[in-house]
Amino acid sequence: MSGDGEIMNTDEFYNAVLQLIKICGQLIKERTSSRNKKVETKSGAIDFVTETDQEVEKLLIEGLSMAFPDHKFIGEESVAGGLQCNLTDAPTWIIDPVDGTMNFVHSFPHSCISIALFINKLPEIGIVYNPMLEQLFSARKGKGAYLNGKKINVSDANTLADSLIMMEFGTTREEERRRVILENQQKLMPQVHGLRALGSAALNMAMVACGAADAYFEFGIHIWDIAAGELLITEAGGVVIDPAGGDVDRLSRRVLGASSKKLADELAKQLVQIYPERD
Ligand code: LIP
Repeated sequence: MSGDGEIMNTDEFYNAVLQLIKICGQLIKERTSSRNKKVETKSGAIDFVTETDQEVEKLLIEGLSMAFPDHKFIGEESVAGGLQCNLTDAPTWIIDPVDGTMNFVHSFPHSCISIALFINKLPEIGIVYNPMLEQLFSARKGKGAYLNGKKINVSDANTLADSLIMMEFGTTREEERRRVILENQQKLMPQVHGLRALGSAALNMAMVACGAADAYFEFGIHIWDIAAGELLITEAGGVVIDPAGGDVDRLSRRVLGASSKKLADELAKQLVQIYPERD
């Protein structure tokens, strides 16, 4: 429903973005093995952006704004270029053009396009596409979550002791951030089946949505990293909360997704928290 109460048919939005994602995915796939990618740094020495990140975001924004002129955009590279990260009730596409840029730079095949459509500040469409592995994760509000057209569900893991947990080391060398990450890793290791990091928040969340992992948490991500993954998890039967418990705050740069509320709450109780500056 739009801000003025009009019921919006999101079918055309979904079909349009799927076409664009396939074109952009092909471009990423063709370039992933290149050894001469143009790489620049953003917030620090290991926070990379490539010309492919910038080109894919431009293609998505141009294509969607041509089709839907009143739609708004929050893109990782547009914000890095100085635009405001401003989420309103208007239909807003939230885009990470290459999530897992470090992986893309190293030709490590775990990068994806992550794009979500929010209306009235709530997710309507979420798509995470890894073109290297031809994995298209998609979800629409109230219609379930899918991997390559096959319905997916979260696992039935309910306790840390039975769980595989996704966590990240991030793209920062800040001493305090790394200390807390290692402290959480040390605390969790003896209690869980295992810890994993794909290097992409969106793909980590997709793993929880399809039941390949049981929970994921991270401090320091941005709304574009998690906007699509949140809908994948909730439409697959899972939960997405703040890592200290309570409702997720999409601009807080903190997230915890899990197969069940019980597991999410047990994990949240264990975590040493980090409170990054908000987006
Ligand atoms: C990445 C996130 C990942 C995080 C990295 C980086 P990017 O996004 O998906 O979870 O650990 O630091 O922020 O920068 O590849 O789009």
